[in-house]
Amino acid sequence: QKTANADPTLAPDLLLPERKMAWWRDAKFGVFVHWGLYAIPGRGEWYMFNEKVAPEDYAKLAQEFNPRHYDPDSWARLAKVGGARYMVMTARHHDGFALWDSPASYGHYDSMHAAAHRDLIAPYVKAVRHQGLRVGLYYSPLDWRFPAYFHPKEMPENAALFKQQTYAQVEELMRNYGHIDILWWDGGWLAHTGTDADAAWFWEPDKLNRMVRKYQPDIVINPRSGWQGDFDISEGASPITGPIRARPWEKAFSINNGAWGYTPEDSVMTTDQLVRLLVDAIVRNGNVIANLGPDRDGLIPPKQAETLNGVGLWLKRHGRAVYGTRPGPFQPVDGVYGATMAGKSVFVHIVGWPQDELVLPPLPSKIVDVRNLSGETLKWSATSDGLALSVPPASRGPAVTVIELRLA
Ligand code: FUL
Repeated sequence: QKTANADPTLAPDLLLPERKMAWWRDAKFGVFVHWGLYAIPGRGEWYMFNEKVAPEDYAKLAQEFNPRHYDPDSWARLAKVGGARYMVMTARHHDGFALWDSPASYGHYDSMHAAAHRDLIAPYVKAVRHQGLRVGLYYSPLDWRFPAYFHPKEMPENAALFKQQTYAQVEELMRNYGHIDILWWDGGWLAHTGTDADAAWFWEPDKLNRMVRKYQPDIVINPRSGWQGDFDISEGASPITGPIRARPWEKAFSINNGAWGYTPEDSVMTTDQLVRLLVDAIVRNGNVIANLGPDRDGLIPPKQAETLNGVGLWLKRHGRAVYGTRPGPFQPVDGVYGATMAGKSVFVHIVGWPQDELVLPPLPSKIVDVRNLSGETLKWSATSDGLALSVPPASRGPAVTVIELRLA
């Protein structure tokens, strides 16, 4: 059902200036949370759509949705220990169920009118802030209860209602929860009907994002409303290749290989796999957002937590080569290495060893010192091609080996 994205609208005046994007580019790593009614059946967040569950049947899940162990403080602590600098939580996914007190919700379809009887977004925002992390909200204007999403022109009344709900709900989220750092739209790729007459996505992304900026002038916005957004997204855990990308971008994937929403896990990404994606992203000007899918009670499956904890341990030792860096000074070589820089240091992230000796391109200034991040000095020599480096196997890391080159 997912069709290709139509060209997003461009509205350069909506873009955040570079200095306001700096924190996001420095942060590198975020944790996503997909959580909602779909955690109850545990067959992923597309359950309603994929299994053709009628809206009125799906809605019955709300009366079962009473997450006894919902503790966003523990989620935020886990994200912090895992080395994340921001968190994004699904305030409302494509099923249309709102996890906050949303008077604008069509049919009182929110957590206040579910067995939970409370607003679940307010304590999340507070908890994430309390850990010193940046706060993000995910909102999908797609609502499977509204058939007009697929055929807006044929169902103008339904489309109007649906659009009105989008504006009013986004306004609630942007107005009532204090400062929000990231707005992660979704669902924009399905809304375009493809004809000239519908050139604007039917919730008018520019106008919608202008309203967002009115309440949250500094919020970092992703591209999935149909407006190009402040950064690009690349979805899924496939390998990252190619040169440094010009625009900031984010690799978004789930630690649970099966879905974004909860499933009883059988296959979870390992720490090494996640670290590898993180490194391959940052050397190409990207961030990573890795997703957790808590269960119906609000508990994060232990294997997902374990993977994230491992990333945190890795970042404790390698954070200097990650946070606050920028990609370069040379282009990555797929499957071999890439680099980041900060101050007088260049960090070479080596992901593969085609030969025992690695030859790196020439650097902009003289090298004074070469060592790995545990402080061990390494042998190197300047050749006519650049810098030749040999790292004995015992000094290599399991997923990635990071070498620091100190420049004069
Ligand atoms: C996708 C959605 O359809 C998935 O359910 C998930 O939310 C992911 C982040 O974006 O396109």
